Amino acid sequence: MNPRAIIFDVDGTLADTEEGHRQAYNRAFEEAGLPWHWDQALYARLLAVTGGKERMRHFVADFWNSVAPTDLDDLIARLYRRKTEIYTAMVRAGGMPLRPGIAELIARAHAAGIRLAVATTTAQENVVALLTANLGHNGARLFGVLGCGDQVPHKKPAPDIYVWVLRQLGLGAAECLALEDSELGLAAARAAGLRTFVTVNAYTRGQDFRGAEAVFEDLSDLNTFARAAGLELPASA
Ligand code: XBP
Ligand code: MG
Repeated sequence: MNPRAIIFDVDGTLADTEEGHRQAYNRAFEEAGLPWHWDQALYARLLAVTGGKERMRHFVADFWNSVAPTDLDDLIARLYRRKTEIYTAMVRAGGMPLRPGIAELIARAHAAGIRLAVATTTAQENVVALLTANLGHNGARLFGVLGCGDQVPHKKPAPDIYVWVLRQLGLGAAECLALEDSELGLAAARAAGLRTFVTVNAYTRGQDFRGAEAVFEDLSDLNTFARAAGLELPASA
């Protein structure tokens, strides 16, 4: 029997977005005249903290060997707003395609009557931009529930965003499945009681995915994933 809903993580799962986020942060830092720069190796370490505002705070506390700006809360809020503008412009310009198999899974699951939802630590604007750029102007509406960023007090690996999404769906965890790309995302979904499948990417390959139902490189072989997840999907949408 099909799950009642599939709950998708966004960054790294729907699309390989982390490079875009990283570049957008660096542009926001530059524009603000800050000497901060996040290279790929540093960014991989900073991903230990989910959520951009929390990540900037973590960077200043643990990686910045100079005096922290006095108006840090205000600075982080401003940087985050500007970074979101830069990032959404990159997405709208077509820079963040969906990962292999994702558009097909969305279309076929929707056609099968499976509800779709999102559980992410990023901002809703980013998610709507990503879905609209890749699936057309009704793309975001295919998803009945968008659980994003600051809608809950504690970001992943806390289960809060998944618990919030399940409540909005009016479904129990046993009726749904989750799709994640990272150890912290998997921990959040599992803590909410969800069966969770993982697709890895360059930033998450090699992480600890114990507790996942299965780990895939990507969903290019959608029928194999569907079989593993017990999904009965129409041959095409
Ligand atoms: C992953 C994250 C996010 C992104 C950047 O989110 O931790 O913080 O790295 O997004 P997901 P923001 O739960 O979708 O994997 O800069 O907008 O926070
Ligand atoms: Mg992710």
